[in-house]
Amino acid sequence: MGVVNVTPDSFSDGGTNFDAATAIGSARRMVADGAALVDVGGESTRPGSDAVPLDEELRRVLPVLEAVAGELPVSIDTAKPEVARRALGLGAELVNDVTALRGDPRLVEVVGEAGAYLCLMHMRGEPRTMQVDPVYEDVVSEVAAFLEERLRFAVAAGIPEERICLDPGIGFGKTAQHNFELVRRLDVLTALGRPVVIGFSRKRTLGRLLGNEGATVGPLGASIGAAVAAYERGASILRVHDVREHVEALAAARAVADPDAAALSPP
Ligand code: HH2
Repeated sequence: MGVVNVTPDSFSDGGTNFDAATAIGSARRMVADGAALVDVGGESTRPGSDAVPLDEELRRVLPVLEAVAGELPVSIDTAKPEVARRALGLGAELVNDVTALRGDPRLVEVVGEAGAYLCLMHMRGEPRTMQVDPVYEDVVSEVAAFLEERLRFAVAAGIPEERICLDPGIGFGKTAQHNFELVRRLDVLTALGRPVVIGFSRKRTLGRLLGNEGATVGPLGASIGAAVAAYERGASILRVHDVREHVEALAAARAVADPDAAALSPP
């Protein structure tokens, strides 16, 4: 899953894809580079960020969706029902909701009516405050219990289970230790029976791991390392900014894991 943030302030690619024409070009390049899906978002959820009003979010994402949602496999990163409705109407296939249906109650209806796919993500608190001293007794079992409850809620509201994927929300109300433990013990999350999404790409935890105390982004090499580790532990979807490099790394990791994948390459 390639990330296209049509925002001026995303922590990872702030401003790069704020211009619609650039965002459209990025989306097309990501798919050409091997992304199976492009995640378009118009609101940053970086730690400390404020919410974006509906009309501004629509103004950001609609020109991009109008150009690519009918042409490429697209997901919409939003918690707003109206943004999701417009995106799905233009051909988006998945709603990536970082609130896991705890925001506007109409979102679940929009997803259900469109027969769309849905990603439910764990977040402790809200972006403005979530990194203020997050404490868990056992982060993995608490995140798993949350995702299981949200999955049941979505299914009870009419979303078919086979349309739902789950995400522990790397960096959303978690310390570095929490983030790495969630990947280390990913089997607890895959045991929930749904595809698991991991978004470690460029997250500040990776910069801090490498000794940069004040890092707000993580470097590419560390992002790839985390993605490969997540893949080896059963993650199905990797949300990344640098698609080509991740596709190359994952092709090698897959050839190790799967002899059939290795057999595809000439000697
Ligand atoms: N991370 C971000 C945003 N949306 N969605 C899912 N499912 N999983 C994630 O880990 C995730 C997400 C934050 O990253 P990014 O989009 O690069 O930055 P920002 O929120 O500042 O736009």
